[in-house]
Amino acid sequence: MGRVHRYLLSVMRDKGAGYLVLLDPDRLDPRKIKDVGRACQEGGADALLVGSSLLLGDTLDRVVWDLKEVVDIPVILFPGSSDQLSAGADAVLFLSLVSGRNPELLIGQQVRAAPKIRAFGLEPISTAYILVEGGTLSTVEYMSNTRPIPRDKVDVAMAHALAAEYLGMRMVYLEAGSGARLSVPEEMVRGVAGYVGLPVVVGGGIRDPKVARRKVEAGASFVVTGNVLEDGKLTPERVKAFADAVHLGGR
Ligand code: 1GP
Repeated sequence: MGRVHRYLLSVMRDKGAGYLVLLDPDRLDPRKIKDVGRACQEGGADALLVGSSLLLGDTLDRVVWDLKEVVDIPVILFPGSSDQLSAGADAVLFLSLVSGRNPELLIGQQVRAAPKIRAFGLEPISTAYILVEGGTLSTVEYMSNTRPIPRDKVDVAMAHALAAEYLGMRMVYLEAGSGARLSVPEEMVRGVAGYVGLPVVVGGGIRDPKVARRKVEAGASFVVTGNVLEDGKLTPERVKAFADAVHLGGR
């Protein structure tokens, strides 16, 4: 097990659950990257995710290196494709979109990414990426050309997560899609978290610390927010409101 994976497990143990801030390089003013990183760390975020379903710009590398200059918490890539890799990061969520049936996103991109990940010395954290219907057509759904799991099909999500565990993956990411109108239902988080022994990450459409807390109470080990703190809204106080809501205390 790698250093970042061990760290994430220690966050779960010590704080009950962890709070991850997702930074989309396309939406970050390059002059403010370091301020954003400092604000995340000061507010109590446990790690930073960097990536997007679709990147138009070429600032990923700069974002990662700038963040690494100012934060001690891990900077983890959350790549929408094998192009979104940077040697400056600490780790990469090595995602397979297991809820879909698109071979390119189940194994194709991974084959392209693996040699680069090794050459960059990045720690891969094998993660089952499960797309859940979020009330809108999300970028990830559109770009991946896959269908999300319907919101009321908890058993379908559970079976996907268990298959991922049996395949040896290390985390499950339940994703409603960035900017989703509806976040992943608590019943689904509860069902999956109770069914598999893997940490469950929940993201997409979480705009309120109270909602973040409900995901943790349902069994989420990590909560991710992206949109809600974008466009100049990311202050240490706002990060802290989410971090405090997620950190329920050790188990
Ligand atoms: C998307 O889960 C993340 O991949 C975060 O979504 O931007 O809606 O917070 P939001």
